[in-house]
Amino acid sequence: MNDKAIWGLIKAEEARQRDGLELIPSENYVSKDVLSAMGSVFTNKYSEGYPSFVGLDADDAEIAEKIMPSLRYYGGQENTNRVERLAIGRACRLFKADHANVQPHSGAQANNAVYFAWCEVGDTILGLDLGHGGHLTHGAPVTQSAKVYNFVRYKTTKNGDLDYDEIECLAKKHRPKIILVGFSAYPKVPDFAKVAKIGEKYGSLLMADMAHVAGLIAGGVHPNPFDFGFHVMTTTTHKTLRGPRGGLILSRGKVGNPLKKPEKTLENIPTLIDRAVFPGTQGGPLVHVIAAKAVAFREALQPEFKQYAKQIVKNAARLAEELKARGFQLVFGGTENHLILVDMVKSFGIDGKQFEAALDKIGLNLNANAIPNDTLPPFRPSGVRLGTPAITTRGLKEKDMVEIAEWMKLAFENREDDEKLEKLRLAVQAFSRRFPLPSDN
Ligand code: DSN
Repeated sequence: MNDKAIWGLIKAEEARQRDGLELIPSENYVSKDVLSAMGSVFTNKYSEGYPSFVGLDADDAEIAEKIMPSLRYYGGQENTNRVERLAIGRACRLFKADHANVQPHSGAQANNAVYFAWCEVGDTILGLDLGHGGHLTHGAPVTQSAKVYNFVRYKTTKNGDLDYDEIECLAKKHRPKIILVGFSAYPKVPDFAKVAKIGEKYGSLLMADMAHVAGLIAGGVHPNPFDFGFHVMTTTTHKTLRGPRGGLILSRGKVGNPLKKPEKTLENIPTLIDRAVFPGTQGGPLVHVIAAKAVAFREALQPEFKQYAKQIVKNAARLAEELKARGFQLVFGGTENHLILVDMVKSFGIDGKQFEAALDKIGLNLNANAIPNDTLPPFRPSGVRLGTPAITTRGLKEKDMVEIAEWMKLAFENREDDEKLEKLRLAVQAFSRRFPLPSDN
């Protein structure tokens, strides 16, 4: 690369990733193949529109070509069409969906497109409160969508369940167009059947934002909302799913021609979503990223991915136990998925940001995070959030969680002693180098 400044930073980031352990539960390390697809010449191509609207499983590109008309606005699409069809077919197989829109540039774009597909301005959407583990795009007042739609928020109970009674009460009162189950900091498994029953009773679209656990669903260690009657599932592709940075919308229903405006019915959800993504909320798709998504979906369809997903959950459970044994107080007492929330104020009397900074110094990365009913502000919250998807990709197993928990405790105890922290950093570095990045192979 001629740009020495940027090349130097790429190399420095590679070293940072290799020499430390990524505990941020929304991050992961992609394969060399995913990286290659992302860095390919597909980035040169515009391809507004869709490859087709009939048939989904298009692994046989030649047959697909004959039966599926291309609906692009630009020429030269023979390869982009095949790439996008492969991505769609693989995503549908992976998640038992009737349709996949693989074009959203991010999870936020995916969520916005679903709201736009189903709601009018001012319609009500019921979602989990950000402070209780929900996500910014589920109606946090600072977001654009909160200005367009009327978001009503439910919370979690003391024992960590979603407050299903509150969901029922709010659904009865507001008759929401959408009931949304999804989270970015929730360590338990929601009861999708309970929510589906409420949604059916009040005529709401059932939407699941599974960005955090998509890889666990694909790997068969987390329930799939579609098995409980959910209509739409959104996700990012770069967290537990271990693909490129991007979004994905999966749906159940009939796939129709996105050039024709369909009636607003649950059956037409796939077409409504296609129209809401393009031209509704996005322009040209990122074909190089769609190619990388297709590669990641193929990887997730392999038997080894099931082992990976299982190991993520085993590692998280063990890490939770080891942390508890060292005095860390976990929100809701533990974890059922890949993610752990720690109340640092209750554990050791420091806030999450202070602990995040101490761990940064030794090469363990996690993030400060609000806990339910947090009394501290969002930028300096009481908790930290960590998880095991990335370290499991590196090859760490349950026994390695002992070491991580111990380093975390030592980092807290020595947080004001830079010399001791430096010794810990070297220990973390030596340990991490034993586990190459997937892109090293
Ligand atoms: N930023 C993501 C996360 O860390 O969970 C959610 O968008």
